[in-house]
Amino acid sequence: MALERFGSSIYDALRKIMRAPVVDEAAVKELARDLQRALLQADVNVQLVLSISKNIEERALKEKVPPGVSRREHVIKVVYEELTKFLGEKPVLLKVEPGKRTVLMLVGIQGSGKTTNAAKLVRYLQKRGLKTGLVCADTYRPGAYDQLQQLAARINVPISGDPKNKNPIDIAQKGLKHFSNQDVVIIDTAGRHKEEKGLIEEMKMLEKTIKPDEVILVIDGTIGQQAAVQAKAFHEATPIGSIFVTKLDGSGRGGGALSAVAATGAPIKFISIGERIEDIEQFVPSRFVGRLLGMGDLQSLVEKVREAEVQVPEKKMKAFLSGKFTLTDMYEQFEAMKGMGPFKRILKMLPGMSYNIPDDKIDLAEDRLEKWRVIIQSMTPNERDDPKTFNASRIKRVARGSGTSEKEIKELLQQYGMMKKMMKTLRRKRALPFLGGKKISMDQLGKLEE
Ligand SMILES: Nc1nc2c(ncn2[C@@H]2O[C@H](COP(=O)(O)OP(=O)(O)OP(=O)(O)O)[C@@H](O)[C@H]2O)c(=O)[nH]1
Ligand SMILES: [Mg+2]
Repeated sequence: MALERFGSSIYDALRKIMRAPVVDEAAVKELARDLQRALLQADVNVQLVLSISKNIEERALKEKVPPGVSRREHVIKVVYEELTKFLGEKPVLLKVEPGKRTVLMLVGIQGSGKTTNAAKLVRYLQKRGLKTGLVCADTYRPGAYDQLQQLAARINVPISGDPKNKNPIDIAQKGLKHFSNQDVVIIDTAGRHKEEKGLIEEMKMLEKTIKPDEVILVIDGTIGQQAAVQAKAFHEATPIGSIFVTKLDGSGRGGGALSAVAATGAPIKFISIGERIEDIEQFVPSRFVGRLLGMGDLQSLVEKVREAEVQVPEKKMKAFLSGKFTLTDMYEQFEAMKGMGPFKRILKMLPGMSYNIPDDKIDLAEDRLEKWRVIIQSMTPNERDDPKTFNASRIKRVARGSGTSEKEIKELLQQYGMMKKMMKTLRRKRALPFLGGKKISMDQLGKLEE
């Protein structure tokens, strides 16, 4: 299995438990086994895999489930927490201090993103008031100096280097002398594809003579298996202090980064999420795991779901149960959903959704929701209570009144028809998840969605 599929194989395991008819001991054990397999195939250290899966299994089976949370939610939360723990619970900050020069050396293979992200890092530090300088110690790539210089010029950062000098160690030493008064000096180094040995030797020498405060390994977040191999090779040459994962804006979910962490024991401190100079973020483990699992931030989902308790008065519930469900009721449901925050975020946070719904589709849903609210507000109370009274001329009037089209009114009425039908089905199944003052649990939302 390729590492880029790592995240989704964990996700598959979770989906299995989401859909399991009951979450019992057997289901939890199976989940633990699935996770073991995914982690092992991702080259995560065996000992580590065993301890992660053991913790998950034990916690999932033994911990008391807090009120208002289903066992299913709890299990998923445990998985989330244990994976987060593995990546470090809290963000690890870069240690820099004004007035005390910190030297950072970026290493990594060709194209991993050293040069562009050196500039992003400098920008990041510059914004925090630190005086920084860039050193181009890449004598391998043609035009390496120019590339760095152009990037540096855009953000007004001084650069040191010499395109004619072919000795990276000499360049780096001169750079350090040149920037003796800076708060932070970042050294960009060469990366190559072939001659891995030569590159590793060069890094070894550089590290020895320059003694940077921290060697930062730059890893392309979209690569698979090689992440662990690369990280290991560099780590043997120059002890890696931290990891910078790049290109997380693409299709990659950064599963490879997990193995790089395992191979070096170094924390991820930064991630890069695009080509612009601002596209750099401090690494936050919980966010990363959420992304890896394809389910957004789970903890905030659980919170949101609790907040979203939709209280429906007893009387109204009885009316719903007897099949009375008006446009006003639908409107209230929309309002309640709005209270949950942007529709898009809610959808994104539901497990399974971030993998399935393209962004433009979600935007559409959110836009439409807003429109429907306006339309319903343009109706007379009678029309809202009894949508059957709608005929062509009423539709025309409401369209004009709400600044929408007749087609949109018809869509809304269609949606209402569907919701009403759904109510009936739910009534028959005796499962009315968002009525009767009950909480909407994640399971129930999941079922609704299917
Ligand atoms: N989309 C995207 N592209 C990125 C990101 N980071 C870097 N890149 C691109 O990746 C390519 C390679 O980046 P470089 O910074 O030149 O890589 P390098 O490690 O310095 O490469 P060498 O100097 O050849 O070893 C460039 O086209 C960058 O714009 C990112 O986060 N997202
Ligand atoms: Mg470069």
